[in-house]
Amino acid sequence: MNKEYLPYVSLGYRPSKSDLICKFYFEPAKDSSHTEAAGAIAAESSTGTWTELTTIKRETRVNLGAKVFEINNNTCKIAYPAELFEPGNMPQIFSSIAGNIFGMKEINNLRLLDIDFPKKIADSFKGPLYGIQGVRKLTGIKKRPLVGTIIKPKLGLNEKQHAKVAYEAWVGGLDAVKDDENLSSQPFNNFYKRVDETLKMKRKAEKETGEHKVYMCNVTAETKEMLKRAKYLKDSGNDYLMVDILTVGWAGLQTLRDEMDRLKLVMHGHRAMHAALTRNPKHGIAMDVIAKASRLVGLDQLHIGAGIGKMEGDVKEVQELVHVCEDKLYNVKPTFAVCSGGLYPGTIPALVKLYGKDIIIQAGGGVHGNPFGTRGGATAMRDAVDAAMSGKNIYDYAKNKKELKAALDKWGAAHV
Ligand code: RUB
Ligand code: CA
Repeated sequence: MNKEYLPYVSLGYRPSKSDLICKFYFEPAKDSSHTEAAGAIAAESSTGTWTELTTIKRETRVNLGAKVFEINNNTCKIAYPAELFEPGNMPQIFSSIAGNIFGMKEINNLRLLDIDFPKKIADSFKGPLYGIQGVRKLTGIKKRPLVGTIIKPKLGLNEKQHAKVAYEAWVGGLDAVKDDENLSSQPFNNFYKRVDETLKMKRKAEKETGEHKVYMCNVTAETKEMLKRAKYLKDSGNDYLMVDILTVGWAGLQTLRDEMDRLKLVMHGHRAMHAALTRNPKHGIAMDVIAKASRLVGLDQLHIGAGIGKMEGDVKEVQELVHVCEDKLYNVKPTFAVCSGGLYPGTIPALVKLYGKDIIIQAGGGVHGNPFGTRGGATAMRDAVDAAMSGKNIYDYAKNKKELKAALDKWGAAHV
């Protein structure tokens, strides 16, 4: 028993409005009690360490120390005085409340389930520049979900081939085309050439369809290069970027968001690597936490999974994530939730039923795997959105629509 941790447990404490509150799932190690383990989390994530210090005053611990104020079986809630955190510094917040504590010997498993940010800390971040309403205004798509594709194969197409596939997707009826998470600038596909070629095709598709088309171009790279790429997109006339939020890290994401005050691009966030943190239900960081922090930093659009596709994660979790993206959070605009991963036209009515119309639906294989090719695959997706919005049965709706019918014949429809 390490008694150094016990002063960090104050079960009678009533959190103040300015506290930041974290909810954890935790499993004490064999020779630790729940109280000691929860105290260890609060100590290490605030002012404490494993032994008594000659350098800390009692009032420092009392005023700045985190306080475990609730222990309920294997969950606990900890209140952190706001002074522990540097405003506008998301890396520092995660270094505190999601840092060393994951490796402590007193704890076998630890999962950060949720963070309640006090207003002062929330206000120190920029939040989305556009959010759902801003994206709808920009694209002119008022009521239905936005629908798009990820260019596939994810790697291997050259710049011109990439642009051609994008063109087919746009003229086929899709709103958006997105680079895949690991396409940046490779020998076979240079970022700058890809932007030139793809935007040429975007303009052509816009002229031919009369619709606003979106190119979510992946700028993921080292920070300085990432900013250069974002600027190139702006200078080339694009209005969107895409970024892998976790591999660039919170600092990279904040830097990019700051730059958007000038460049004014919509920021689409891919969450590649999230499952390393989120997948184990007993350990790591819940996707809700990543989503909330990304929204505060200022992502306009964020992947939240689909619950019914190829990726792990059930419907309930995804529904909860829609709330994290959309529910009132001080004055922070809502982030557009993106459903993706193993989707195809027959899943669209189910997605709308489960998550509402304020979602972005994306399919890679479910577009480029359509027997009619990318263009037909795009048409099938868009028709499926229209079917979902009409409320008609998708099989009835597909009767005179050969591309949608082919998609339903190949992959079927999801029922929920
Ligand atoms: C989808 C795809 C995305 C995943 C990531 O391709 O490549 O990267 O959506 O998952 P396909 P998530 O449509 O061919 O499956 O969106 O859950 O983060
Ligand atoms: Ca992908």
